[in-house]
Amino acid sequence: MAGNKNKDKEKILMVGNPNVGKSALFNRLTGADATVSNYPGTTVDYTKGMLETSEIIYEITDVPGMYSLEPKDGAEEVALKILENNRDATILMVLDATRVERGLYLALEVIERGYRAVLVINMIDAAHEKGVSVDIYNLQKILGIPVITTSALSGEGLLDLTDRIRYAQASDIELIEKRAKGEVTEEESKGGCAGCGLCGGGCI
Ligand SMILES: Nc1nc2c(ncn2[C@@H]2O[C@H](COP(=O)(O)OP(=O)(O)O)[C@@H](O)[C@H]2O)c(=O)[nH]1
Ligand SMILES: [Mg+2]
Repeated sequence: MAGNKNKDKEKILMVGNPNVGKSALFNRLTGADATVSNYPGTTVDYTKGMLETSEIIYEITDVPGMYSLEPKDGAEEVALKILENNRDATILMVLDATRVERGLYLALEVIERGYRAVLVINMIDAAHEKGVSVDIYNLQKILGIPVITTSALSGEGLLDLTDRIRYAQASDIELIEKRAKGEVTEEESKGGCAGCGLCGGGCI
């Protein structure tokens, strides 16, 4: 398409446990033109699509669901290979808002490997319905990466997510542990987050 030539291109991987809404979010972000491929040498499929913003064209891969970076089945092996073959990609780390602790295990593993990431807390509608609240400000401050709540069902948070992908950050796992335990100096208590705006400047 004319006009696209000068835009930056960036790879995005949607990563998370099975059934957290990765594919539902992927469909919302990329629209209709997705392509499904079979990962070479396996029976595992993965899907790719595009998201175009005013400045950047994102190539998004809907990575098969995984619980950890130590694969226990074929789908997890493919997910790990996709991650390892795309060290420069930005990770949209998707969690279920009603099961945040469960999803954080994988999120921390991904952060530990040095990827730039955004934490997407999806199914926020289900969390509201169950009376579960998520302290995204604190989570963002501890993790040092942008944290965004979404509902792939209603579309809530999707524009916000599209806007904040560009603030994806790598973070230091040792500092995260220290911040979580409250064992940090004033300097270390500052997150690595570069102005996504959610904290009102308090985490920078
Ligand atoms: N209530 C609610 N359901 C969702 C949301 N996102 C996805 N789902 C549902 O959760 C189920 C799993 O979603 P899917 O996208 O297949 O998850 P994936 O395995 O991570 O790709 C489906 O039934 C979706 O319709 C959401 O934000 N809110
Ligand atoms: Mg899926």
